[in-house]
Amino acid sequence: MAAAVQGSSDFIVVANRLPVDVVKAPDGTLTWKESPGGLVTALADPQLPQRRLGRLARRPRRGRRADRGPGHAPVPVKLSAQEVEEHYEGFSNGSLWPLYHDVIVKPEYHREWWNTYVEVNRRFAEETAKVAAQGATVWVQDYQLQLVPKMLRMLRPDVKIGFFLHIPFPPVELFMQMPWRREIIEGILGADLVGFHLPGGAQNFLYLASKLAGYSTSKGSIGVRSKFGVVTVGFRSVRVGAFPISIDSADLAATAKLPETRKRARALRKELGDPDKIMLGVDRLDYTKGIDVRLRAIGELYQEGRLDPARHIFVQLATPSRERVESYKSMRNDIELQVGRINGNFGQIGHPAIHYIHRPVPRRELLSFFAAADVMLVTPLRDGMNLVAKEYLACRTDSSGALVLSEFTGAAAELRQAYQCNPHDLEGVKNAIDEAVHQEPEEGKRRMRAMRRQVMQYDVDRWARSFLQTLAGTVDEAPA
Ligand code: GDG
Repeated sequence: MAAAVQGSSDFIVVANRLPVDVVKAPDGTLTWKESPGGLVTALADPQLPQRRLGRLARRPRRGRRADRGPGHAPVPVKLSAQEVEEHYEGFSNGSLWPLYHDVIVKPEYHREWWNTYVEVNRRFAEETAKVAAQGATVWVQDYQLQLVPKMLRMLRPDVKIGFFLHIPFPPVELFMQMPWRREIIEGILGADLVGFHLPGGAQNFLYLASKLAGYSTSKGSIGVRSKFGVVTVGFRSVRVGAFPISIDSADLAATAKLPETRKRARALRKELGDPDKIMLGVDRLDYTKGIDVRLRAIGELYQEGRLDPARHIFVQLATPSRERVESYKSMRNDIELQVGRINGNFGQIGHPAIHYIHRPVPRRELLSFFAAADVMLVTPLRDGMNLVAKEYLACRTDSSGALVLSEFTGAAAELRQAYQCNPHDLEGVKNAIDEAVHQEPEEGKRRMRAMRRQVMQYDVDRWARSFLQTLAGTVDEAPA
């Protein structure tokens, strides 16, 4: 039954994690601080007048409110420690994340995790139903909240619901492993518009909506210029399409150009011993990102003398992530062992070949690293999009540099001029790194110019607008 309309928000973004943490000043006042991550970066667009709903990293004390301007204050959804453990660490990151990323790690399926996933999704749907105004637009984000669209529709049939998946949507052969597969497809189909990064994900979803859930779907492929797929659910039409996400390219480029950023980039190069080439990796420490792949490739290139550990150094910034999940703990050990081994074999006292940082780096510092890096290494085994690749390009305002990019990222579909490689083919990865390090400057510029054009033109604003305009029904075609 529909709940009474109580809320006043016309546009609500619902995400598992609020894009902010609450920070308490010494005088007791509370303020919001942005917390890092791909989704946070993508939705930080100040042009979007929105109300956000999600879980907080830390909760404000009862009775105190942190102010963020009228109508924009985030709405926290309160979860117990056990709910976070079973919904977030358990079902989201122990079942869904590995299943949707090609089962790189074996997914675990536990009924308790699933029950809590359902419960937490219900809580999000209920909280959203409370704050939404009559006829509001609600944009639900990502794999942690796939049941929210259907639950919310049951509570509030008057609202328009969009759902966007930030990670890959797997092929049917893999998805069929999921014990609660039908519930998930039905959950997502509560939306009016379902978006994926790539046409392939949309195709996979359409196929399952038809074969698994038995709905009729429109034929035809979803391509850059073709129409959406449509699933008919009772009297409703659910549109399904591809909306490749992007970044705030102009803002990044402007910050990268600032004298302070450039100065810091020069200082970084100096601190690193003025090497001929700096290679850089920037990732959450996650087994999908292929950090081990690039380390293995670099180790062998040093061994074979194709790279010189004194002149070609590698910096890996690895942001701590999901540290309570078992598979992440063992992966961290493996990577740190690899770093130690390569430095043991090839480093000099005071001059390691590999610099490894396992701490979040401030945004401005990160941009200085991008500005300093001659070769960016992005080698995931599977990645929905990968914003880091796009951020690097935006920061290379003079079109110098090189991008080594895994074919298994969403970004590879747009960034054709990168040194693309198959992360499962170690020789191929080594060759791509070797070519990128030793490219002719003119060849590099040609590639970088083409990729920068793409990234500067298709920015996050365009992504958000094309999704929301499609949801509002003002455009018919998938974005070009
Ligand atoms: C998911 C999907 C999809 C990283 N380290 C630091 C830091 N970052 C920022 C990066 C970038 C973001 O975090 C990471 O975004 P990615 O897209 O690379 O990866 P995921 O976190 O896995 O994001 C992904 C994305 O959602 C959006 O849809 O592209 O495929 O997996 O913005 O710069 N930022 C700061 N310090 C760090 O140390 N400040």
